[in-house]
Amino acid sequence: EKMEQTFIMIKPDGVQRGLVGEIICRFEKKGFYLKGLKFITVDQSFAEKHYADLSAKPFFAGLVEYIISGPVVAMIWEGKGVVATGRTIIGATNPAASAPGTIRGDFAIDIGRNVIHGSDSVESARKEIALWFPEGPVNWQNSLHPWIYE
Ligand code: DAT
Ligand code: MG
Repeated sequence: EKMEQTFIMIKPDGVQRGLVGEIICRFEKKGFYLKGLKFITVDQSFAEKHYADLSAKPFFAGLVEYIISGPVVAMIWEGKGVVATGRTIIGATNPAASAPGTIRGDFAIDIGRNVIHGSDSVESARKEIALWFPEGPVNWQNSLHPWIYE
């Protein structure tokens, strides 16, 4: 099977609202493998780097302010199709349009408080993992692997 990695971040509102366990649980139970995890507060220049592609948007300053407003949980998750499936688990960008059963559909109301980030492509996952985890992923193999993959 072709394994991929994605970058997932629980934003400051997700941390404040006590959603860390619930969110990790959804990725874990699906069968994805946790390959990196850190609980950190980032500064403005780091947040601007993470969201560099959106620097021309009118909401950019507010977005950066929100991301640096408290600690976040940064994670690497691995699995077949984890980039696209991770986005499906997260739900649409605007929680008003996120389906029930998705993280944003279940736990968020406003687009500027949408609880979680997930990479939108294999290429942006690679860039985001390099930015947030310069030390690289944790190297381990889940012993349940043959029970999850055929
Ligand atoms: P996503 O987080 O679903 O990948 P994105 O990359 O387009 O969405 O934007 C990053 C974040 O910026 C998003 O989670 C919330 C915020 N955002 C996006 N579009 C917005 C808008 N029109 N108004 C306010 N905030 C917005
Ligand atoms: Mg995005």
